[in-house]
Amino acid sequence: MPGTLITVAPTGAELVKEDVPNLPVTLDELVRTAQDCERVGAAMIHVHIRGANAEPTLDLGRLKETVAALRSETSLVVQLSTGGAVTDPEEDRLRVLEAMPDSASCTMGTVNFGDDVFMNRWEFVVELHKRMRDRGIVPEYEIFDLGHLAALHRLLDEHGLPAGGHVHVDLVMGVPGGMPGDVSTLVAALRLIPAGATFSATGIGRSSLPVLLASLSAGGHLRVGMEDTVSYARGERVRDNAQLVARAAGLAKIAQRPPMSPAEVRTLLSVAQSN
Ligand code: KMH
Ligand code: ZN
Repeated sequence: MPGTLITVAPTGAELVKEDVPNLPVTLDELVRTAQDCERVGAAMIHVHIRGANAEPTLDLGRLKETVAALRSETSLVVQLSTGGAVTDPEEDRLRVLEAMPDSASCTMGTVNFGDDVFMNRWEFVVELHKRMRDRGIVPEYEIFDLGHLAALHRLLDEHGLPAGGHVHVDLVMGVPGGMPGDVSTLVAALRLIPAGATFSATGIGRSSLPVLLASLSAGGHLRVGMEDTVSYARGERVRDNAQLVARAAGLAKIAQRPPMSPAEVRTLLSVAQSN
């Protein structure tokens, strides 16, 4: 059994700083969080950035600065979100790739997202996939619903493998409007994942722990972080992202699949080794 890739998703685009004061929103807070999370077992970081007023932004200058800072202050594999916020236009989401991260998310279809719609038209998904390959950026295919796995097969059949030739997916489970975060749905998803692909799983909100445990026992990898849950236990708020990573790392060790180092993850996902 291989070790466990632990990705931290520390910020997201949905939470409001006033409601969640410990959410990392400035570059300093993000870098400190990243360092803390690396220390306790994270190997990759899934990044959404915020602007001067802590609002979600896809500002290219800030994204470039963020990638540079995370590269200089950590060894983490840096993955930028191209999902952004549900209000972000397609051209801004495509422009994220100009910040040249190691990896970027690529959501495989449209999904209801609470009271909103997270729009991912087929032509847009294809464009993201091609532009990432042109730039040598390794995608993580985000799967919010089982039909997104059918779309992934179509994408790979019609447009070929991504940069590096390896396929990695992240099952984002428990979004209101997407697939539920439970064991039977995870098992159903596994039947649809392309041969040879690796997968992580993320449970939103209260599905965080059940999905984490199910993924570990199914040989999968993990994504945790305040983007996905701000509750550590019933009635207990998350202290910080490192608390969630440390718990995931502890459970991975118990499962005899200890956290992988960033260098091991670069090999696993065919991401170029850092300098
Ligand atoms: N913020 C969500 C609308 C991604 O990062 O690629 C989309 C999201 C997925 O978080
Ligand atoms: Zn995200």
